Amino acid sequence: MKREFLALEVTSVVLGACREFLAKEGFVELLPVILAPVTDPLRTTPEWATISAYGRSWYLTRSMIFHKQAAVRVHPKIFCFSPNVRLEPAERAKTGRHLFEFVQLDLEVRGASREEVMDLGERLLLHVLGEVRRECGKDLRVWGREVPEYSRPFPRVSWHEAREEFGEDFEVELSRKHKEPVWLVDFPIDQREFYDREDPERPGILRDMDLLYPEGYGEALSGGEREYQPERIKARILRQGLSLDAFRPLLALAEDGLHPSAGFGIGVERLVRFLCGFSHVGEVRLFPRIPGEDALL
Ligand code: ASN
Repeated sequence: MKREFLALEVTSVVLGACREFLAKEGFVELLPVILAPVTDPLRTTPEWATISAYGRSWYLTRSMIFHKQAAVRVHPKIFCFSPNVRLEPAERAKTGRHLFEFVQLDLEVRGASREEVMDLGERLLLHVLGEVRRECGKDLRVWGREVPEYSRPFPRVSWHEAREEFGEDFEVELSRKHKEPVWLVDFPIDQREFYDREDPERPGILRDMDLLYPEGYGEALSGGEREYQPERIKARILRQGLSLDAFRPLLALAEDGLHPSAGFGIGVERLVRFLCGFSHVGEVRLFPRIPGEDALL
């Protein structure tokens, strides 16, 4: 079996396993939004992709974070396989983890706490691993990859502890050192976006998390609880040095009433890369969009 064929098989099993798991948990699937008047500010991705149509400019969605917050007003548990365009700097082509067009499984739960969505994330990941092992285990073995087995709960490390132990490169080190997925929790407020909720009991610390794959594969999942009160959102936008005007649609929604919620996103190509043991996410896609590189089709 060719590598490209295997990647398609594994991707297909992953998508099916996520859908099956989430349907049993009471989730509904949203159709993706690709063009939007407002999108994720993402401090680490300075370039914005836009198109103009009908006399205005539209962003290509960097994540559906605000759509998720709006959608849980209608249904308490939503998910979407969301195509995102992020114009990453060309140097990121070498990380093995970046595409400038990718798909994330993005989900959100009304009224949930961070701990509840972490529990969901662990169960979802173990379900997907089990399905891939069952459906593709033999073929992966031919390529030298054994689908790993883990037990939960996965260990948790706070951002501060990780930073203290491993220094600047803590994310890479943590992912390399661990034999099982590991949670990174409690990011400092200025490390993340304004929509991640500040812990009311620990000012300056967020109610958020990342999950890292072991074996050096890096980030698996990212999310947290959300800011939902208009005054809090405004204060966080301003703290970040962003303009309130740029986020007017979100603020209008918040004035109208947003629910407390929590959720996360899992990069699909990164998950398949991990399962297949590939060195670059581009190997997962038939038509990869690698930062700075041209494409045939
Ligand atoms: N999906 C992420 C979340 O739910 C947001 C992102 O992709 N930047 O927090």
